[in-house]
Amino acid sequence: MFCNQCEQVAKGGGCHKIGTCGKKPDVAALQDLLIHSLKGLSLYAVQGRNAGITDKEVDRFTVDALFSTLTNVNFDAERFFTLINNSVKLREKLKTRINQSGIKTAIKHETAEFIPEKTVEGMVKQGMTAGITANEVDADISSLQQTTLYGLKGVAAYAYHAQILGHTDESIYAYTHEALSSMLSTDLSLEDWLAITLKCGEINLKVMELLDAANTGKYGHPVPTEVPLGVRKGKAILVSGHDLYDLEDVLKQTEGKEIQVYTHGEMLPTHGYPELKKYPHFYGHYGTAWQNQHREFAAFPGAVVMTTNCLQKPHESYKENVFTCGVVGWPGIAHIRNRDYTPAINRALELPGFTEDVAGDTVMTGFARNAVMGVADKVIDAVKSGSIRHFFLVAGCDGAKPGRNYYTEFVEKVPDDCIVLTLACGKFRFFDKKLGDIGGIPRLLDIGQCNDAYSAIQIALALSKAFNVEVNQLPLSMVLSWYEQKAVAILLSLLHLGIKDIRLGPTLPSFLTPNVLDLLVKNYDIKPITTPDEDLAAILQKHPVEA
Ligand code: SF4
Ligand code: SF3
Repeated sequence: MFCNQCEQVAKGGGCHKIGTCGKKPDVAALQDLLIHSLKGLSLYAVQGRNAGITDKEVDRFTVDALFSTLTNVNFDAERFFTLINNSVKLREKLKTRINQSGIKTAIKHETAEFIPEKTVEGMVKQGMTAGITANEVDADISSLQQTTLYGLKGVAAYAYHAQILGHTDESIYAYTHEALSSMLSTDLSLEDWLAITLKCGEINLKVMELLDAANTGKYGHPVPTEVPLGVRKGKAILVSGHDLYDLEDVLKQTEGKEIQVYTHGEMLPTHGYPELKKYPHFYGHYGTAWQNQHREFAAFPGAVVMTTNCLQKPHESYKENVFTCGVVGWPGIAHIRNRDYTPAINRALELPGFTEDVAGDTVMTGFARNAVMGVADKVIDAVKSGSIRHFFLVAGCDGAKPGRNYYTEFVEKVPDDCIVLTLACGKFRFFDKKLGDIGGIPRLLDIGQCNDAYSAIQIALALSKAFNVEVNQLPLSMVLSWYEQKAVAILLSLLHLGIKDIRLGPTLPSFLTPNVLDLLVKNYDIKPITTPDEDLAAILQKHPVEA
């Protein structure tokens, strides 16, 4: 196997024997084969689209299948076996439709005719030679192809959440198919690939906007909300991942059943949505980020619903309590079908639940764009008067590898006259710190999940308009942490917007060649994190307090 798509990559720039994430070589090969088959499907999707033929099933399938291959989503070989077969069935169906419309589909590419083997073992063998590096192209072009593929997986994740809430956009599917099919071409230059890669950022911005509209349209705009970290006596369900629709279903289906619903990881910001927070049994937040789930799920005395990434191998002690849904999967773990959470609810009723109320700390969330812009005048006045000196967006993924304490220390060291904006699961390094406020504006503002990077961008754009300067001239610095491919997509969105001087850590992606990295440094001044002291000093020196 060879996989290098996340930050947890093994030594030497790739996972070769087994994934650090727990992905086994058979699943890695099947994921590669699925991507290979999607490229073949994409060839026809592009041809069809050029002739005015689109297929909703193909579009949705492409998104679901890509999302399934994102880090910590699906580890179940059987599910990939089915996905690969479905991909080829859809390809043939689309081909027939195109032919029937009088257009000849003589695409001369082996991938366009790919026939999967009939068994999982056979497909695994086929997949072993189908990885991203199988393409015989220049190393820098391959690096940009990998960046695009990983960005696309992030795009697919967000498109998936939006599409199940009924929000889709043709341009997202069109780009996805074009980019996937372009990976089969050998005559595109480095410049062509740079354009395709940056376009992924543009498309991701659109898809995050779509998801923002889907979430706020259905659940209202988040409002600042105090979330308990303690527990309430009684039966319990813990919902992890990112999907608001799944959470809503759990809340609806547990109504009147004396079960308290808790959030885990990236679900924390859902407490701010009016249409979710109205449920009296939607109690609080339990635990921290994904990499602590072995400890936290084992200690949770109820059922756990995993709506998306990041899933780790469920331990024996709690594996009967875990339920996956949507594209998530682990072999032998119960999977929720048809949005019916009865199995998880029954398990929660069997388990002891919490035997007593335990008061705990609280944290604030819900500072998405609407809430922040609602106090824009106050914020602008505070900047003008000098009471707010600088904004830091300390955001991104959390992870298991060492080095991430940088972000905790960084936030601790941010001077008292600065505001920290945060989003995504990296916040759990500092989410419960009491940073106080500046004239009533909290110094730690949780904007939301990783996809709420859209909200952060809107806040930055509104500030740049108010101060009549470019975003890069604002007293705002981005200190980001990445782990999986959604973070790649978000980073590409920031680059597409021309945002410079981003600090990225804890390590740089191993799929960037020195030349591609050099290109990013030259064009965007992107830099690796160093130490909190050094980075803070450099940032604040560049943005001195106005006299
Ligand atoms: Fe390794 Fe990350 Fe790939 Fe898992 S997803 S196999 S940890 S590079
Ligand atoms: Fe976290 Fe997995 Fe990336 Fe949504 S839950 S940010 S790592």
